[in-house]
Amino acid sequence: MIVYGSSMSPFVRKVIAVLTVKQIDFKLKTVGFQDPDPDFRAASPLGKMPAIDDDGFKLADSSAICHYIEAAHPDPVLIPGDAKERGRVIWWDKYADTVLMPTGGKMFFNRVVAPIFMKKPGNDEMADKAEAEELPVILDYLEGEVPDAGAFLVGDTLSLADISLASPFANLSHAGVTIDAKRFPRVKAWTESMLAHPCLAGSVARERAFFEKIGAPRS
Ligand SMILES: N[C@@H](CCC(=O)N[C@@H](CS)C(=O)NCC(=O)O)C(=O)O
Repeated sequence: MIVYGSSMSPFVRKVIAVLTVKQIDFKLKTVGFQDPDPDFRAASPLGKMPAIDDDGFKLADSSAICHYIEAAHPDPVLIPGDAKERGRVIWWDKYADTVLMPTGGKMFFNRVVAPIFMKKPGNDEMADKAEAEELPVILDYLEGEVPDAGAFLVGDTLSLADISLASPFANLSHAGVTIDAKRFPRVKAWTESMLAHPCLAGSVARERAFFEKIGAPRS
C-alpha cells in the first residue's frame, strides 16, 4: 500500500498507526499540502493528505481509509463490532477531526507549518489566542473523559478512538504547547502514554528528530 502525505499531519500519523498495529506493509510517499503530484491528486480529489493507493484502489480521508483498512484487515480489531462501542469510537474519531484539530491546527500551522515548511510568517496572535481560549475548553471536557494512563477510551483494548484522539497531541507538542499537569493531570498522563504507544512512538520520534536536526525543537 502507498500512503501519500507526511506523518507531521495528525491524520497521516493516524493511518500509519493503524497500519502499524495491523502489521500491514506500506510505503510512505511524501507529499505536501495541495501537492501537484498527479498520483496523489488521483487518490485525493481535495488535495488533502492522507490518501492511499492499495494495489490500484485509491482513497482519501483518514477516517475513510481507516474504515477501509479495518474491513480489509479485521485483525486486530480497531473498530469494534459492538454497537455502543462502535458509536463511541466514531465519536472520538470525529471529535479529533472536527473539534480538536481545528483548534490545534491554529497553533501547529502558525508556529510550525507556516514558518518552518512554508517559509512565511505565521499568525502568532491567532495561535496564542487559540491556546489561551479555545484549547482549555477542549481539555476541560477531555479531563472528564479520558481513562488512566495506559488504559483505553473504549472497552479494554486499543481502538481507533485512542489513535485518533492522541495523534493531534503530537502536533500540539511540536507547536510548543505544554499540557498543564495541575489543571489537566489525566489528559497529560493519558496523552503521554498514548504517544509512547508503539503504534505512534515511531512517528513521533522521527518528527522530534527532524525538529532537533533543523534546530527548532518545540517539544
Ligand atoms: N478530515 C481529513 C482532514 C485532512 C486534512 O485536512 N489534511 C491536511 C493536513 S493535516 C491537508 O492536507 N490540508 C491541505 C488543505 O486543506 O488544503 C482527514 O481525516 O483526512
